[in-house]
Amino acid sequence: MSKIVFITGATSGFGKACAEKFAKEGYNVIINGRREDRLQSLKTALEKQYGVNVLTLAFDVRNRNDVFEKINAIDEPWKKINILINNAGLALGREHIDEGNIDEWDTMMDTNVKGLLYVSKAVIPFLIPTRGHIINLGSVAGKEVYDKGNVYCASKFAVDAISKGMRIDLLRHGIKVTSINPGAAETEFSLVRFNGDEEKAKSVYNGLQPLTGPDVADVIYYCTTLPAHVCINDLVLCPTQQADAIYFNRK
Ligand code: NDP
Ligand code: 8X3
Repeated sequence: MSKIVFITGATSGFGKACAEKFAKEGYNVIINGRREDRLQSLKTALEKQYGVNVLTLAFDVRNRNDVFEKINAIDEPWKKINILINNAGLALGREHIDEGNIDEWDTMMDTNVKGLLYVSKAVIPFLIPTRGHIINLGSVAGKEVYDKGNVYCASKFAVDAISKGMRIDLLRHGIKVTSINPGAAETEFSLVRFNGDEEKAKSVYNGLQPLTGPDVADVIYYCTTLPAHVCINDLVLCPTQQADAIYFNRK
């Protein structure tokens, strides 16, 4: 019986790369995101290429009722979840805090913090019998605050605290909790952050060889391959040209 991984935010970037990596390794995959067309084409591609089963679960992680209804309605065989990858998330804007947009703050906190909590609360009951593994996507932005990062950084500091809390509280169930904290990675992240402005998005990676989705997915997959008694609790991965959230060596 193949193992099952549940990935939020699988329509792009790290989530999509994780779906591809885990499917390639023989996992059956539950993929979530809001863009149903992308979920459907990813399902078709993965099933055809790797011969695994893929379940699409379109919902907005901010919608508390939808999260619980959709997850609880999954067919029983799909509930034997081994790994949850809490990846859905975003940054919006980059302004001084006194000039920030409150709607954008709400969206970041609702998605990155509350959405992650809703999905975790709904999925943890299925991870208890499998002694499963939770992977939370934090960020270097959750380790240091950078200028004009304010609320996005706060949301990722919250993810860091939630990962620590989960690790303590889920000890009694033998559930592993791994916090993955990437630095600059070129996905759709900056396009979303800068509201589709391609020039601004590109400039984030000026003079850098950034991480890619597959770089991050390979590291996540590695964390899930360790023996049952070994857990990577907290992992920071950056481009070699990036020391932390602030210092870069751009060429
Ligand atoms: P992308 O923008 O490429 O992908 C984000 C994914 O999140 C999409 O699949 C999107 O799907 C999904 N998503 C966003 N909002 C929601 C929502 N409300 N409900 C369900 N799904 C949602 O970005 P990345 O792959 O780069 O980012 C993935 C995670 O990694 C995020 O948590 C981000 O904060 C974090 N991160 C990113 C870094 C980077 O430099 N790229 C570095 C460190 C961390 P859809 O729009 O279809 O709903
Ligand atoms: C994404 C990385 O440095 O752009 O979390 O905030 S950063």
